[in-house]
Amino acid sequence: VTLIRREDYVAPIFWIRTVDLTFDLDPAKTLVTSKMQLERNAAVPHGPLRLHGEELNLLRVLINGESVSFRQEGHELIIDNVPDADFVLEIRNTCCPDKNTALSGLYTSGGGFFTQCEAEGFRRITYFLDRPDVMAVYTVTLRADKSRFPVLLSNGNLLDTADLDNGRHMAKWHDPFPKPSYLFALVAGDLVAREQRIRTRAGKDHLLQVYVRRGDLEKTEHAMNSLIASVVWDEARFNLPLDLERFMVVGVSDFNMGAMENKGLNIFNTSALLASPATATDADFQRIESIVAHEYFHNWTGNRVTCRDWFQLSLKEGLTVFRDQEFSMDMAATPSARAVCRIQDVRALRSMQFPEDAGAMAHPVRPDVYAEINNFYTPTVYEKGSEVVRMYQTLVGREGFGKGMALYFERHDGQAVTCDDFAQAIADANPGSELSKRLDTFKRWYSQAGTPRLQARGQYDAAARTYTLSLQQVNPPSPGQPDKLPQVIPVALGLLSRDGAALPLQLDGEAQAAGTDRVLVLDSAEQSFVFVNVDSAPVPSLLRGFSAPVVLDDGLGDEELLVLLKHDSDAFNRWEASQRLALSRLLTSVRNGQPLRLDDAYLDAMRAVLRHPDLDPAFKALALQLPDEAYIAEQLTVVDPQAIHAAVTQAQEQLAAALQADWAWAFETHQVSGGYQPDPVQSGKRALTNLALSMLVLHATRSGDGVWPGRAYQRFKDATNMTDRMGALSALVQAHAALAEPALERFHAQFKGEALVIDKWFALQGRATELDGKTFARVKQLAKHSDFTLKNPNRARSLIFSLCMFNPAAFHRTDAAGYVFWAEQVLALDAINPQVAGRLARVMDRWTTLATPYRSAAREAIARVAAKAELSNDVREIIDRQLA
Ligand code: BAL
Ligand code: ZN
Repeated sequence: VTLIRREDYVAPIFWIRTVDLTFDLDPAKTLVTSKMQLERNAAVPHGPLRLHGEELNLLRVLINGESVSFRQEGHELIIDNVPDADFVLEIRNTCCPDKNTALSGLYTSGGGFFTQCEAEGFRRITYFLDRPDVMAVYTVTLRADKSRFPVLLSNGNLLDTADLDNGRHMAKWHDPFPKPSYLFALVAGDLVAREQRIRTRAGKDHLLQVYVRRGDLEKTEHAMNSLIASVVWDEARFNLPLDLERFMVVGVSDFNMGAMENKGLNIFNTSALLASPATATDADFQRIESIVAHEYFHNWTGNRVTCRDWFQLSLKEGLTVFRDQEFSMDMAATPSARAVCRIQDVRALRSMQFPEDAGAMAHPVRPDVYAEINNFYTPTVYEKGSEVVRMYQTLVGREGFGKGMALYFERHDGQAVTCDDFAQAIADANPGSELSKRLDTFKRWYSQAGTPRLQARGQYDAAARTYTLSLQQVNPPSPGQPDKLPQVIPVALGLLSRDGAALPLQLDGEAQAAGTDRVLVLDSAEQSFVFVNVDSAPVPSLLRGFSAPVVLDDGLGDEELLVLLKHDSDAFNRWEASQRLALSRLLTSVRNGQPLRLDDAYLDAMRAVLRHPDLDPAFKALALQLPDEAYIAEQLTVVDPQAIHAAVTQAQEQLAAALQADWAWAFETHQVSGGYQPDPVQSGKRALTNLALSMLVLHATRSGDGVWPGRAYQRFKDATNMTDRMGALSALVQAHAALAEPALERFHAQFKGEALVIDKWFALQGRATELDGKTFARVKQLAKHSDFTLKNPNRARSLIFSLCMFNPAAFHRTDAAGYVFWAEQVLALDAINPQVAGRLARVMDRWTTLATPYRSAAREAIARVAAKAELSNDVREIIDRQLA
């Protein structure tokens, strides 16, 4: 595969200033006519015009109305003789939307036309300078059969519509904002829209529309509400208004990503858009709110200011994830609900991004090299990128960050820029800040891969009444980066007395204490901080709110963790203490190969959390959940997935048994009354009752008692919302209760016509705890189910990814059958949809840490995939890295 390097960036030789596109839409063969105004870039040496194009049939090329000679080499159309002066280039080509199973470019889904152009899909529609630093003003004419495709949409404002001959009609759209080709979109189909007119703070009127297939309209209310809330929030928090008269959102069932931020015409995977209480869970509602917000926020962070090249992807993605996370926290409103958001984000970061950062595909937030950019839409670029943005805010303060954002837009509106430009704007808006003092060191977060290890040790001197906190950082080697330099690590902290009081924090040399909560900045390999006037040996609460994406080793034992669990004013660290108490026990059992026995100290602490009069149910549910198996695996140098699973299962069973009466109490006392609302209060109660129910059913099933399984089945049948229905069904399935089978059958029959719910049905079975190989056998069976297809990414993910990515104990088998299955599925998917296949290939990123016999079997499976001659770039790059 050809590698593309960040250091090789050169500005384009030509600019495309305007483009006039006409589409004669036909599923089998669509005719595209493109008229572009080009201009030489005076800043770079002359050269031929090289346009990108893939899977296209070229019909003609004209310059200033005259035909011109050209060459085609690989995926490039090369024109050697172009005028020096500005010129008009006209290209005509066809493409085949019906055959486009890769879902990149122009494709059909459910009888309609849709596009996905990020990152490099536009070149599958027509020949173009398909790179984000070429920004043009688009005018788009769509022509199609009126009865089959009554709705014709593209970016911007609708200029004109008309009926044509032969039952066809046309619509003409104009987007006044220059944009890169990856933000182009068109939609044509038989769709209906929920509409809402809003007046923004600036006094302007806007039309918001959510387009879906007939029958799905009632499932768009939540998305519309989320969109309105996003518009209001971005104006209030960052002064960023909606800049278009019309803002459209469209749902499509075949989609590679969650959604796409095309200018004024966001296209959504239906899984990230449609929700009703009967078909979507609380988690779905929450995810939809955050993705609708994410795409809307891209309108400024991504669209008005875009990326110069794809290495800068985190410029828009890290920043926009940060913005959507902040939005979700603000929507959650109460401090406790905010903490729950933060805990969920960090949990996801640690179970998805930390393994990536330690594995074969480890890359910096701003990568230096790629073969296929689609492989770099990763947790590192997105979630770690967001943590980096969060650290800016921590270092310059919330207000300072707002100023930095304002300066960023003042400088760069309408431009395609780099992560350095962003960093500079935040720093320049905050002279003298902790960030500006060490901007170059801070920027190592963009260039160094890997998760830094932060070691903290405290020493109390009773005579001097001082507490010395020594911090040390090490960042282990990553592929291609054997040696790392120290990074800037903001350490938010507090000190607690043993009885839980928050101690004043006064550093040596300071005249007085600065509150009980502050941020230390570590920017070298080792640094010590001396606190004075400390009355007793404190318990440190470090990295509050997870103030940096690092692995913390603070050396705290049970006794200190119990103090934090009971008293820390920082809810995140309270949760963290609960997880560490569990983790140390799980790891001891796994490392020693001994059965796990949960001790009374731990069980009493968990009981106290569960029974706590003031803690929120949502928080309790998170604190009582055990760390997930992927996160446990990350703590080990040699990973035996079966040993981890055994320990987790034992812990779960003991937690279920020892707290049985408490679970029953929690279940009975947290029932939701009144109509369904996906708000934090109700969803917190549902999370806790569903966790309690799963514990009760687990314990009952293990001890041969039928009462709770029976109640769960009844609840499953009678549930008035999907969260409770899934909760009860999942409790039965995860416990392997006898009633799981009839419940699964009933569920399938009840939701036959609801694709997104059938996805849940597959996913639940794909993620079911392994018991004597039954789960794996069932997944293989389900892969032949008449409802199953690899062609729909949601469906492929629901079954295959659930097993391979989220069910380690069912996947990692001593007979290697899981790996063989993986190889088959990667190859089958690759022939259909390389992007999705690439994602599935990632499952083996961490194969080198596996214990015998998994390791050698995994290698063999990877080699099997590698041996296939015609692999996509996507899969080839990942496999190459895994075998490097
Ligand atoms: N830009 C790709 C989809 C997203 O991150 O919003
Ligand atoms: Zn995004």
